[in-house]
Amino acid sequence: MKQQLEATVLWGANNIFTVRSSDGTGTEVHEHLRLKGKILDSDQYEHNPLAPGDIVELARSGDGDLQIVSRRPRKNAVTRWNPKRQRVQTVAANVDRLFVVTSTQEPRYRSQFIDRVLVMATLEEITAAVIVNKADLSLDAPAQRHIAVLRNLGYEVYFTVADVPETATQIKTDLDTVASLIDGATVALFGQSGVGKSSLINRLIPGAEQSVGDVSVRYDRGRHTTTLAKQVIATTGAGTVPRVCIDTPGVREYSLAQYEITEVAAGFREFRSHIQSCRMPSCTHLHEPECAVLAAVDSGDITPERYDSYRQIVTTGPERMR
Ligand SMILES: Nc1nc2c(ncn2[C@@H]2O[C@H](COP(=O)(O)OP(=O)(O)OP(=O)(O)O)[C@@H](O)[C@H]2O)c(=O)[nH]1
Ligand SMILES: [Mg+2]
Repeated sequence: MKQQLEATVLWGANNIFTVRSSDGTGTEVHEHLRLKGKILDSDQYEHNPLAPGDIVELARSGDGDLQIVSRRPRKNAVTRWNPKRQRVQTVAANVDRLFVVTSTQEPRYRSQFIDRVLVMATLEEITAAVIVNKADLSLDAPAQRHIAVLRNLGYEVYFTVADVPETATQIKTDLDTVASLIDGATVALFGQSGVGKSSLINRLIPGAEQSVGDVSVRYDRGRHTTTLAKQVIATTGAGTVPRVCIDTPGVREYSLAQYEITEVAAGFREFRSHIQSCRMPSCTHLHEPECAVLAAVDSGDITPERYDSYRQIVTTGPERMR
């Protein structure tokens, strides 16, 4: 009988994957693994069949090579709509928490981008929090208002400084809190290019050595430093619990094209209690009579900014990052 081995996907490109298995006595990394038969059942729906964090089964092929033969059902999936392929793409799987990473400046804070990722997290049933990196730089008033709204809705928002020149002043940040949330957990960092995701991982996981890019030449020209979603694991020293971070490539645009309008509305936390009260059962909350969501905007229960964020998603599609 063939022996099967379970492993976690660390990263992959062009359908060749690196995975990590553990057997109770230790862990082993296997490189250059291919998929048996080149595809998995999920291929017809998704751009990539496997993402970091996926649990797969390995088996030896006829000529003795280890192959990936199947993927275990996912607990959850951090997804994005791939506009080029017109398909959903999973960037990380089986995470305990998703950090939506943004920055105060360079690139500027994008409230609508954050709203979109939080909607995805809600719909995919992923616990999400926001990290505002580059706290050494100032945050403008609209961004501060947006953060206040998010906190009011129950979202955690953390400020960090991942990487600053030696001259930077001492700033009190939430980096220790973020680190404690990663202890013993698998998290993914997701956000636009240049906000400092890889820099943060280098801070949180000593020795991670994720490449960090030069922001001044990058987001203007659309260059991305991290090109591959990759799981980075803390070495487990004595007395420490493992930290698993999935670094992801920066996204330039983020649409929610894979969801129905009614799903998008349900992904906005503050809409939920109103949606039931709309007169039309299939209300899009854009123009219908006796729409409870529009009434809540008028009464101030829903902020104009969050409603505008919703309207932009369902009427105009992707938010471009330039
Ligand atoms: N001022 C300041 N700069 C930072 C901070 N964190 C990171 N940077 C800088 O921001 C730039 C981009 O950092 P990266 O970590 O490569 O950003 P990324 O989000 O991984 O970008 P992609 O891989 O392209 O998605 C680098 O020049 C970092 O030195 C911070 O807290 N403050
Ligand atoms: Mg990066």
